[in-house]
Amino acid sequence: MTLEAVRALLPGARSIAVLTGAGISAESGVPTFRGPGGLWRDFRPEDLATAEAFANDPRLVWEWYDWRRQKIAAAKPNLGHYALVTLEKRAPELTLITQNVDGLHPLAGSRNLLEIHGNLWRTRCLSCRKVRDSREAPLARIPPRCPCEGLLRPDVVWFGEPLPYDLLKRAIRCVEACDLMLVVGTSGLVQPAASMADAALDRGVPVVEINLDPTPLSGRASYVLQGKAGEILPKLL
Ligand code: BJW
Ligand code: ZN
Repeated sequence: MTLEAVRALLPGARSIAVLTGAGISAESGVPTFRGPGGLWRDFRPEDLATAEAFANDPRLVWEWYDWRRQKIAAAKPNLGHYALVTLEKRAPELTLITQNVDGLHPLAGSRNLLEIHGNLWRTRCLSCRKVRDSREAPLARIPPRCPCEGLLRPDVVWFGEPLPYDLLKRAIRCVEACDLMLVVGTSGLVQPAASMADAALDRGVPVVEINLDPTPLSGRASYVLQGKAGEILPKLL
């Protein structure tokens, strides 16, 4: 059985890279981007998660973030998030690369974590560039403003924007050095995260995909565990 085969890989792994996407937070009640329930007021993420959309209508984009921040504020990490914390404690080395901006991995207790798309609990001022923690949900004022009166944006990475250089470099270094990779709950449609598994596969390193549905990675992955991350990840431990 595939689950047994994957379970047998874990004790021998020295360096594990884990890439997560929105699917790992779905069981916490956080909507994914694509698929059922993934749309907000009929907008696609590609129409809202851009600097252009924000420049055109900061209020609309902030209303989307305010809605998501309220949902996430009420959400708790699930068994999938906690299984990755346990795995990090057991493995000699584990790096968790997440595309998620919801902050549920750090809340669960993951330590060696790279939030490559940012975090929606931080804001960044378009005028003075200051980055601040911001837990207010719902926001009293949309769009929110900096004390300097500059417009604030969520401190996340939108389409067409580069990922934080240092985080991306560390993520690539980690997938180039790992001897086991898990890819959990991501549709694998957004670059550069979508190509990260190839850096491991090209070296002959086993890549395990855990997802409810098939993705473009499924045909290339060494093992595919189809189902909910919150059910499968705890079974691996
Ligand atoms: C479950 C489950 C359960 C459900 N259990 N599973 C090369 C080729 C083509 C295009 C590009 C390219 N390189 C770059 C691009 C452009 C673009 C891109 O990739 N576009 C594609 C759409 C084609 N990429 C970029 O623009 C990136 N920037 C970049 O490359 O910069 C280069 C540059 C260099 C120098 C100067 C300038 C530029 C940036 C991408 C940023 C993505 N941002 C977002 C928003 C972040 C902020 C926010 O959250 O608001 O990130 S978009 C959105 O998609 C978000 C996510 O992190 C990301 C990925 O989504 P994810 O996590 O995969 O979610 P879903 O919903 O798609 O999938 C959920 C999955 O879970 C599904 O598979 C379900 O089956 C599964 N699931 N329940 C397990 N219980
Ligand atoms: Zn400012």
